[in-house]
Amino acid sequence: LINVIIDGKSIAVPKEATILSAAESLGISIPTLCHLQMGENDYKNDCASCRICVVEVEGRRNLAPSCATPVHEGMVVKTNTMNVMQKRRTIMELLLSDHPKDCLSCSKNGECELQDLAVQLGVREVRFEGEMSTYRPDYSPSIIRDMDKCIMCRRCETMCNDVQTVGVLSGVNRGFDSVVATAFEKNLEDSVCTYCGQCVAVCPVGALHENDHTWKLVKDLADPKKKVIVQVAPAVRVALGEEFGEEPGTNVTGKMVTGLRQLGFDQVFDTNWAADLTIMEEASEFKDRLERFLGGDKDVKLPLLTSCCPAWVKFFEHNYQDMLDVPSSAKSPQQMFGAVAKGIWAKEEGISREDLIVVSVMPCLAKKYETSRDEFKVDGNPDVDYSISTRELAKLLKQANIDLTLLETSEFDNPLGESSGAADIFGRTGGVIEAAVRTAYEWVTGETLENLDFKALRGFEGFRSATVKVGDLDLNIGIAHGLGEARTMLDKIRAGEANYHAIEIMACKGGCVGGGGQPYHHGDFSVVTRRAEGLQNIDDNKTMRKSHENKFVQDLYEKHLDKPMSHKAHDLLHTKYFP
Ligand code: HC1
Ligand code: SF4
Repeated sequence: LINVIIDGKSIAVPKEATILSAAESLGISIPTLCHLQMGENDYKNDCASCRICVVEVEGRRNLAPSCATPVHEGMVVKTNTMNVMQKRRTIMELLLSDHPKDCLSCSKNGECELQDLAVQLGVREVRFEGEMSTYRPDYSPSIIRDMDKCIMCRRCETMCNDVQTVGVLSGVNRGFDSVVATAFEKNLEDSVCTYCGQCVAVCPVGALHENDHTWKLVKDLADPKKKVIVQVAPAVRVALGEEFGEEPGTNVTGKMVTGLRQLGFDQVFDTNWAADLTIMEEASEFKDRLERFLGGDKDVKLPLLTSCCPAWVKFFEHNYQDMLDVPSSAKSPQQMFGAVAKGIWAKEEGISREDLIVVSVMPCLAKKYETSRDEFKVDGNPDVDYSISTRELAKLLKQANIDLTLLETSEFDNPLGESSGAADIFGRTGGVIEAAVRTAYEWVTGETLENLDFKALRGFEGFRSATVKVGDLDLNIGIAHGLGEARTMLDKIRAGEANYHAIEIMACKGGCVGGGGQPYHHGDFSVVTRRAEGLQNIDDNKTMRKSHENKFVQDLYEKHLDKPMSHKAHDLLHTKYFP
């Protein structure tokens, strides 16, 4: 251990510690901007580019950036002298001198770390005037890049390269011209970006933000000719409350349903209903592949890979074009919902496809892109018209003067609103495969599953595996979350080194609860794990916990689709992947 003194307090810290981490151990908070760390090894941005965290070190002429300066024996540090505070303010002024001042209309207004820090440092004027960086804004279906606002903290670059291993964003040029860019300054839409939105989740300013559809939604809700219905993803209900002061993981389902009705939606439905439907298709596809495999069919593709995460789908379409027949062909719950709502429900209700607007509320930004894919359209009309994020819904409720916490609870509409606990856990890592196993178990063995809690499949390790006994079979199940972990797994499958029957992959750490459209967690991953626990509580407290017991899903097969994997089900509920 190394002994240091910070602001007159002594502490012994490990030799790898920095001044910043040593100060944190003492409860001394040094302001930072570029620095961000999640978990021990999950994510660490330590490029020390912003210099806001400078401190005085005895015996050293210049101030030291505390995030990048290792401690040494006997070090004496001062974090709050007049000199330090003045220098931090000057650094902030320099940052602001090349930053647009349109805070009032910025997407990050009120949630911007630069804004908060300017307040904290007491900046009242910017003494330096000069040239400003100007870049062409880049609009994609999910994400907008507004690089005039980039402060070169490089958090997005670290996320995209080190965690997601997608490698779309990278710092280019030097000095005043330096910026985070795509290769050859291409638009995101022309790159291999997966729209996972994790770069947005860590951007401290408004340089990266979602393609916001709230105003489009307000217009549709106000149009008397349009019937507007909504579906809400599992992970939204345990995170939306955070925007209204609730703890992460608080289940606000009933209040959210009331809030959506007050906003003017004609029907409030649940993506969870479609998650149960997804399990019907995915579990049958799995059973089918497994039986063929056990029967000696050498061509059958195993492991089956889950396919409900659109960022993951885009990732394998770009990077694993030789393996496009491995993932399940089942559409995601969002898209199954849209296909059933427009293809079956609207007809029964006598609503024309053109007059029906299907909106989704998702924890994810890639879901926006998913709605725009051509294969999810009929004659150019999309099955899901557009998707808004959890953050966008919170903004809309606030704009409409609706305080979520004060609302009474109410229930989803039926028939597309009922769901099992298996559907709730879709929103956390490991949940989709656990839901599938609950159903596959009963279908393969013909027995009732008594203990539904496959605890071996739970947890937060980036890649984990477990063997699950299904009758006489030992099923090897893998779970990966985060695209870097997915890449490692896929490389093993490609090399024939992985012996799995099924694998769940989600692009974001923690699964959808950690999606790029959720309330900002500011690097605190416990926010994500608490949301996951919230979903588990919902599942634990439901009486119906298996997807195939959902009566409204059973009705759909009886009246319209015959059985899972039938021709009709295939036409409506399955998709193809494209290189
Ligand atoms: Fe998800 Fe899914 S779980 S992908 O994470 O399969 O976004 O919550 O809606 O479609 O159900 C997201 C969440 C979500 C789909 C479902
Ligand atoms: Fe990279 Fe994901 Fe951001 Fe695209 S959305 S640039 S893949 S981190």
